Amino acid sequence: MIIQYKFPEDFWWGSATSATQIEGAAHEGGKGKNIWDYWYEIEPNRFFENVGPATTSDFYHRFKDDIKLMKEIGHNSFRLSISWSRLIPGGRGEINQEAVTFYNNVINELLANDIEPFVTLYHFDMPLELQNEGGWESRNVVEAYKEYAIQCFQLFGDRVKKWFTFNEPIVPVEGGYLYDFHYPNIVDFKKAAQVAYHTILAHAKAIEAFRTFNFADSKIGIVLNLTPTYPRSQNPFDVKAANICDLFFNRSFLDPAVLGEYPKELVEILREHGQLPVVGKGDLELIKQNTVDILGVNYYQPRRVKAKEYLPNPYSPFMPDWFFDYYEMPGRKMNPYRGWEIYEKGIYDIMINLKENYGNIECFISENGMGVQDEERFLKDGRIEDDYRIEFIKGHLKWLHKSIQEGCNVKGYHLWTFMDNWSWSNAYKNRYGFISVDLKTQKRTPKKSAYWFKTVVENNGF
Ligand code: BGP
Repeated sequence: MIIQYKFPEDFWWGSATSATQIEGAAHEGGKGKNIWDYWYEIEPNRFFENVGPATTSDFYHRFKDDIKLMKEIGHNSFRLSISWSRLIPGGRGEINQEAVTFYNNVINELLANDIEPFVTLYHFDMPLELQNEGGWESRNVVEAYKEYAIQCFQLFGDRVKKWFTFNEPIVPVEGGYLYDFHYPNIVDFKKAAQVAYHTILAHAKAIEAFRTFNFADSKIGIVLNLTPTYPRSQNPFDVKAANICDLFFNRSFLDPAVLGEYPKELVEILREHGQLPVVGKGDLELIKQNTVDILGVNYYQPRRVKAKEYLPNPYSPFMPDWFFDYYEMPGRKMNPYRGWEIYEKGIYDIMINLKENYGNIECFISENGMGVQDEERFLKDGRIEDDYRIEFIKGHLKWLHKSIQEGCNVKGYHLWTFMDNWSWSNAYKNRYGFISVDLKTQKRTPKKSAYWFKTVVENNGF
């Protein structure tokens, strides 16, 4: 077989997931409640077909077999997250020993199968008690997070060598404080800015603590969804709209995490509109000193924008979209199930931007994937023939390969996700996995893409 796209030696091939989306056992093993357990209790209708996070894909009980399958389809690395409310019910204080046993077992099982665990500390799942104190609006919660991070480093740092403080920290800001798709469903930009700022502060504090451990060969970073922003045209008004959109949704986290500073233009806009967060003494220096070693990049779709058609309603809440309108480019390729555009070159544009403007920071694709509804339609002889997923991955890998050829510092590719999992408010509507999960029986069956991926890993390319 001729390998047209060969990847660098020791490339990380694998997939990613998060605790709430696969573990299940939400009310077992001494776990406390997080915002998802609670939101489902009070508003089950906000979740597709009223399916909540209680059971999800039952990884809590089936992790051994699941890791065996991971090994079978060629994984050499896998990103999971620790559930804060499982490890420290209530968010502060006593460690839940059952959780320690569970995460130890998972980590050891992965290592025994030569799969490197990459661990995220926070993937959208605030312990309920801390949310009741104000969640990321509260500085006390920042301190609680730091203590939680220290516990994780202490308990698992001897074996986990890649840590990520947060997964897509902009998403809880958007969902919980601007656009009503995460609990606590607040619409208030000033609070959103405080939440975003405290998240970066918590992140920097965790990095500072991590470095005091002096672990050999360990790295710490953050996972960001770097949705590239494209203007409708090169008209200066469109370009300006795209730049502002980029400031709000990408650079608000990317700049402080990698460069240690907020973009001045963003600070100016917030100042002008009276939306700046409260900043403590010494915070900005701490953020400056504690930038990341490594960056995880999640890429699903581009963002296309144009100059605003109409002035924003002055009697509506201040929003990022006061400065731009979304633009539906004629002829764009869509994933109709998720409603997301598929634009493979976006992955290359992100990497070139990191190379040119962010010191060519070491990075990897920490999520990329395609959620498809009613996948049973593609069942043939007991297996889902997901050729569309193979095409999707190939399309992105080609552009990723090109970026590596041009000197970008890309170390791996993780698909979202290993097996079908629970997607926040979409529950099990769209399936993303290499492995299908029958929700009634919890039976796992590799899809066609799983076997294809195995050959990609074996050949280190395709
Ligand atoms: C990312 C999240 C994941 C995952 C994925 C797919 O934003 O990090 O947790 O859910 O998107 O999106 P969705 O589940 O909304 O379809």
